[in-house]
Amino acid sequence: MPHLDEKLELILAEVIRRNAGEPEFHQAVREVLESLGRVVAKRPDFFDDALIERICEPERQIIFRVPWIDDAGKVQINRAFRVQFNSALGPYKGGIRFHPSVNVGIIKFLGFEQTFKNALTGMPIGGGKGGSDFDPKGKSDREIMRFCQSFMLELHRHIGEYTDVPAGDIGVGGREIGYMFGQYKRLSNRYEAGVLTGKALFYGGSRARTEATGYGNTYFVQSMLGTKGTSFDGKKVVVSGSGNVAIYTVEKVTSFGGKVIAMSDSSGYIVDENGIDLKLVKELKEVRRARISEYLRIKGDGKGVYFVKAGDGSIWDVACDVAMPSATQNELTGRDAKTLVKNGVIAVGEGANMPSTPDAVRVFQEAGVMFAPGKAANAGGVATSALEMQQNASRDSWSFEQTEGRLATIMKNIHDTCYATADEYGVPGDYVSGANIAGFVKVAEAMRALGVI
Ligand code: NDP
Ligand code: 2IT
Repeated sequence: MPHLDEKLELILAEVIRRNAGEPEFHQAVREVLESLGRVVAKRPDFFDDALIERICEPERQIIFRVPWIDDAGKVQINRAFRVQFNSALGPYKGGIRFHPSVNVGIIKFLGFEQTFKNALTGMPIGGGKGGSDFDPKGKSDREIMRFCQSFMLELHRHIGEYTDVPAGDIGVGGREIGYMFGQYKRLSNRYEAGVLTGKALFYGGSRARTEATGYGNTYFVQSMLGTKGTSFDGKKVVVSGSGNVAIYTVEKVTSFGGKVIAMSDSSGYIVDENGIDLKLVKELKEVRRARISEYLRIKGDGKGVYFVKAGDGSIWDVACDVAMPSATQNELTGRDAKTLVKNGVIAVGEGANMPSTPDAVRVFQEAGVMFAPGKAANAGGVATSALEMQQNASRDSWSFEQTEGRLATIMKNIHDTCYATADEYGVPGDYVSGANIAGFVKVAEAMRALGVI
């Protein structure tokens, strides 16, 4: 069990007191502080000037009302957030999430994680996150558009290519980014392409951004497997979720010779022993916006295909060599981790942000399972967003091969940094500590150089 030294324990207690009722934020801070014991033992100066306390406090938090009119002419209201966490390394950068579970604590945990993740990419980007408790499920295109426009009517005063650059996350993809960009352009009277990333190609998007998070996680896990002389080739893989991150994880894993046998959404999971038919999943999810159970209806019962309803079982009951949780936070519990270990899992790569509970992480690490934490493994998305910003700034557009090549190099560097940092601090193979320490040191050094900010 990782230990918190006395000073860090006091800092955590204060974070919990000042941010009451925000368990996900407490969880994210605790995990980073647990890794920092070894840093402050070597570098006690990091305790000076309340540096750690300042890193745990967002620079700015914006909470606003979003009124909009549904197709029936009824007025609806939602609450929205933008947490501008840290700008020591560059403009705030991070996604926007539309999901009914969104609250300020969730956006704060995501903004906190984003700060260290962005530092690990080596790109000049600070950390932020936003979102709303708006539920896009079952809404018409016009309702989504009206919501996005109203959301941007407030958000536009707080963002800009040198200030804060949002992108997608759960419930926000190319369609929503388009509506938000269109509204920002009207309000600002500027074609400021670099204000949002995840744009479509024909108005300033980057090739490989759609694929980047899933591809990036796969590259990271491939490097991790490589440290033990193995690879994806011939491995059975389970990928939770069936959204942007999950779909492109399946695509890359398959191209590396792995066989993905299960995927999920919030209604349950499907298993296809023959290997997931990704073309069908893309049609269901990217075009028809359907439920994953449709997969079974189309493929037919038997023949190694089945569906398990949410609540009747966990996708982590499906035996696999590599698990890649790519849906949402705390989706993989201690119990799930024990099942995976019992079934012989050798590696876990987090595509989602904080999908494994602290208990689950402990189970994996104690069992010697290679474990890639989200803030390192899923950094390919935001890294490619930074590449999109580069292309926008130079009014250029790169080829898929060039962009994916940059992504692959960035992921290898992140992997190697986490690995080497874990070694340097006496915890070889502990990618959680490696990622937290390397990310923290980078942000902390920048903050010190900038004075008391
Ligand atoms: P999408 O909205 O495209 O897909 C989300 C998927 O996860 C859907 O299958 C969804 O099912 C499922 N899901 C979401 N919330 C829940 C829940 N509470 N319970 C069960 N299933 C759920 O989002 P992304 O693929 O973009 O994001 C997935 C994860 O990856 C998130 O943690 C996000 O923060 C993280 N991430 C995303 C990046 C990106 O570039 N998009 C970059 C780095 C991390 P359903 O449709 O039924 O809700
Ligand atoms: O969690 C994440 O890193 C994202 N949702 C992507 C953020 C971005 O700015 O591309």
